[in-house]
Amino acid sequence: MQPPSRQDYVSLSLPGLESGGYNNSKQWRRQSCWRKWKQLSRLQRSLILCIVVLLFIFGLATYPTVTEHLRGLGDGEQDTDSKDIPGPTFPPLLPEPDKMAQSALPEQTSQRKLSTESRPVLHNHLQRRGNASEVVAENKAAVVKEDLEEGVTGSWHGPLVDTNQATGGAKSKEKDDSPDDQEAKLPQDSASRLEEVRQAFRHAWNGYKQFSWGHDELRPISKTYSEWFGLGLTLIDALDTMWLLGLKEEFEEARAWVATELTFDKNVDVNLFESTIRILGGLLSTYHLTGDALFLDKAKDIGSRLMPAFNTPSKIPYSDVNIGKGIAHPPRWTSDSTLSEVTSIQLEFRELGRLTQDPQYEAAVDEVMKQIHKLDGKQDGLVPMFINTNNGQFTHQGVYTLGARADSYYEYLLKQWIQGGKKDHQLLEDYLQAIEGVKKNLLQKSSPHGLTFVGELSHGQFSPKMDHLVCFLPGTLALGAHNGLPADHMDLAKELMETCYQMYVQMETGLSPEIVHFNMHEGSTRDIEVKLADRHNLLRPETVESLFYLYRFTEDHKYQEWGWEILQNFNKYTKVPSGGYTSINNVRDPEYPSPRDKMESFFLGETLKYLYLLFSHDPDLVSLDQYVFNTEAHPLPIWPTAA
Ligand code: DMJ
Repeated sequence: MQPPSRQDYVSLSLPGLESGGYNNSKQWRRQSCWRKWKQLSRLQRSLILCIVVLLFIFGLATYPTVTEHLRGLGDGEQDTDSKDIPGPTFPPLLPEPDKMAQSALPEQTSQRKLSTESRPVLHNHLQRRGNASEVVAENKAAVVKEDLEEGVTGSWHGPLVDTNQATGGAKSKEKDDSPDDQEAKLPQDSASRLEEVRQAFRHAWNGYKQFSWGHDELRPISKTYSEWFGLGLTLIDALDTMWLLGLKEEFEEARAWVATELTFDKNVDVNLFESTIRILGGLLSTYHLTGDALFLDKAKDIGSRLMPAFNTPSKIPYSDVNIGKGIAHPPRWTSDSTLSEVTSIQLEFRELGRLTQDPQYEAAVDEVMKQIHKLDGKQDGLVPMFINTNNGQFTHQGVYTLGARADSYYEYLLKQWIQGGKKDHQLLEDYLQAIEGVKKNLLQKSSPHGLTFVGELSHGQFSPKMDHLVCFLPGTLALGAHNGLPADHMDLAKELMETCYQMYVQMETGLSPEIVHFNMHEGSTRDIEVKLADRHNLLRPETVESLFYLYRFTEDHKYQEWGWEILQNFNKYTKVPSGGYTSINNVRDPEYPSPRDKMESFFLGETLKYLYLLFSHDPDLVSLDQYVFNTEAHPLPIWPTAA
């Protein structure tokens, strides 16, 4: 078959395509422009030429400014990729200090200004002061120096109530003269900070009162409530906070509800641990603070109704009790109880026993401690996370953490020892051994800044994972040091306190996630990583709790400043306008932290209480030499020692 001849095609005559090809089209455009130029009048051509010349002259005159401006922007772009910025999967955390200052300058692009304005003012302490090991070295040096000056060798003694200090006559033990500390010690308005906490409490309380009065927890977004035990949990947890904050009106209305509405004669299952620390602990402490027998009566009622939990083959209590029927049981899926749960009810039951003179309460909880003291399966004083209620043996052995399911075991070893007048050597030994176990097995430093953190151990394998819950530990270590335990406990408390603060400061909202992972390998660009599933914040208290202890014992105002930042960020990201505060899903997204629609009772019982005590300059407002706080922040008296 013959190929079709040229004439068989329909010829489309497009200018510039006639000779085919891209180059010819360019040529066509040039010719066409020239034709158009020639068609213009002489006057039109002169005008256009004048404009072009003027533009050229103007361009030359402004050349340096424009290039400088462009260079400036270019530098900014480059810095975004600098070594201080985290790896490719995560957005930048914090600009360096000089860049933070620059970001406030008017020359910055509007986009950059916007993102800066939408963030809270965050201070990265490590970036301000150099690297963490320098900070640690400074702290240690200060302590050693002071110990030498004071002749203290074996233990650390924080300032107790010292009249000299009150008049400004004596130098506090932990004071140093670093510029940062001087900055932090500038006169500050403690009264207005206390008022700010009161306002936060009132806001939380108003939400609870409007939408969930008499129920367990507020759901502030949907303006309703959730029920856990159906016992007015938030109201009871918050009683002593209201008393301490001087919120008399609110306290009186809550008291009236306890007097007329609260009944434990209900067919409900409650968790032994949670109802002991929140309800029994809350009622006992309110009784002690107010002297009002109503609260003692209610404490006796709930305490006696919880006792069936101890009727197990091993005497290790079940996790749940039906307080109406007097029947206890383990969770449906196991006969195990959680370690922290069975070992963090002792302060409350011992105190109930002392007040009622009924020996059954103390005997029941002491038995648990005695058994655990003797059990095999610990590693250097660290305990597994579960215990079987039938045979009284540890289960799921080989996993050790200071976080969820074990945390308050360690806290209550020390606090029971303090509660009982520091006489029970077994408790003290177990505590000291456990802290040595933490140092040996769980303590590591992060990279690049050398933050000290407490990881986890699983069958000999170390994991650099730390729950926010672990941030109770700096406070507990400091409390131990204050009570005469080794000085290095206080050093460690300060290091861990810094780490817990960094868990807040390094997040875009300035609020800590529930769990963090620390980088340990050389060349890491940042210390803290957060997994997607761990980005929530439940308004937890542990960090502000520890800040309170550290401030009480050191009088270093930086701890108050850190707590102040945290309160402001709670206000910024978790406060619900119609009333209440909400836990959030994402501490890394300041634009949309994503409310979870729940205000936990411990926000009123613990978080706001510890913030208030932190900002107070009065060491006698719940003196730590007279009271010991239970794990839900309810102060119980340290027992008077027999003469
Ligand atoms: C509280 O109920 C107690 O502090 C408990 O020991 C741990 N969990 C919450 C607060 O985070």
